[in-house]
Amino acid sequence: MTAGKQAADIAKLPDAMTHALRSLLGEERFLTDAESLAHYGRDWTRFVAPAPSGVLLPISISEIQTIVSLARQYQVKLVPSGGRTGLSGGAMAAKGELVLSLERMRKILQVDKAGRSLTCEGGAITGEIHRAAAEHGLMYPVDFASSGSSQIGGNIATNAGGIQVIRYGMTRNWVTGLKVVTGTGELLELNQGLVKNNTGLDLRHLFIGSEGILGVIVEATLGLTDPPKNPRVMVLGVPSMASLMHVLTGCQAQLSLLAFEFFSDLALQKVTTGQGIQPPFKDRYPFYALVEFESASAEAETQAEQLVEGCMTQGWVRDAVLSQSESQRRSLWRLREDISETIAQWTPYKNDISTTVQKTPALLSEVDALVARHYADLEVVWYGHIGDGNLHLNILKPDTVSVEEFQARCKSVSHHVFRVVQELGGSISAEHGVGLLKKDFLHFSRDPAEITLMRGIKAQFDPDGIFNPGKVFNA
Ligand code: S2G
Ligand code: ZN
Repeated sequence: MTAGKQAADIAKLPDAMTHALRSLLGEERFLTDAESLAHYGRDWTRFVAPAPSGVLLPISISEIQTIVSLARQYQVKLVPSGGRTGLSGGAMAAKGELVLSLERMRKILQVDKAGRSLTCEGGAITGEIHRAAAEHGLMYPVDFASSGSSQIGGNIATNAGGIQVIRYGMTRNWVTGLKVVTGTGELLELNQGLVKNNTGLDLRHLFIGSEGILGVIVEATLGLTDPPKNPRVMVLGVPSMASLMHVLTGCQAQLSLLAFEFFSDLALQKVTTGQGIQPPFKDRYPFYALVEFESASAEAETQAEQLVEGCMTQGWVRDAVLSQSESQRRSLWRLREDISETIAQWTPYKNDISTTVQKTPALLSEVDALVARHYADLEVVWYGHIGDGNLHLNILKPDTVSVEEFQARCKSVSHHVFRVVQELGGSISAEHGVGLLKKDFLHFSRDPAEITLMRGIKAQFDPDGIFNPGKVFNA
């Protein structure tokens, strides 16, 4: 559908609500033009058409509370919206909802060097947070390819992971305080940045990963840490998935690991061709590991070199390159970090699955066998955070196949993939959230009793069901 048609088809807001929003936000912060509806009404998902009824750009918590009370009064649905870099449709407004964008609430409010914490508004850009921490010699350690445009509120609402989880954990590990506006319009201050606070249920952790179904995150207090000493990157050419796991075990035992990522040869080909980057080796290998470790001393570098030599002797590694400078470290990271953006042109159907690290070899081999059976005629790109047991399996859409037909075919294969995940006690969505795209498969990872409890918690925080209806589970 074209944006123009969407605007005409969208359920019209009650006149009284439109009037109230205009007087609250003015013309420039209550958008209804087709271009804005299309732009703010979607995330990076390409399988759903955006169709919001309007876009709201509040600049204060009290404006957000007024918007929530209007939404309750007129029974209009709200989709909280950050950087819209999500991949499961969690920020899609596809049914006439109002987009509640935090774009105008992006201030860094305080950096407490002694307390090693940073407080910011919910719309603060993740990359800005990284820079603010670095200015004080500290680091906010959750990082990923989209951090240049993602917002902290969205990162928290999806419990974003990224490339350093093996060392620093997920976003959840770094949120020490949240201010949220719930579906009743109440402002809750959760945990107030305290390191220690054992006074009943920690409601902060309900909002982390809630994907906007409980309310909207308007402010966050984050923990900061010391940056790693002299991080170095190795890229290793690896002959098989089984070898990858042997290399991981060796790296975990002998290096101060910061990241352990992998990607397939097709991923490498797409990135080197698409981005005009030099391949790391003259030969090609089925898989590559990207290993980042702290090299705080000469011994650490020697240990890494000896580890690689040992892996080569075992046949687990066929070739290796070790970064000799900061610029080379960054360019080696591009081989991994540019994958997502590069393959986006093929409208990839994404599986973001995980299991325990111990069961990862079984997940890899069983899903790879499924892929060979069901996708023999398609391009399949493997990559991900194998050190966390998290694999990204992207099926690339051929130009000759429509999006709808492609999605239907991949969805049918997903049932087989998710059954393997379920048998291995894994997750059907390791880091990208459930949103719209994964909710039909939620039962593979969560049992009915849990889903019933989740619905009950949602009803407590959002009794009128105005926040993000139809996401995570069917409304
Ligand atoms: C990654 C980013 C999004 C994608 O690269 O680790 O989580 O394309 C992904 O899967
Ligand atoms: Zn990832």
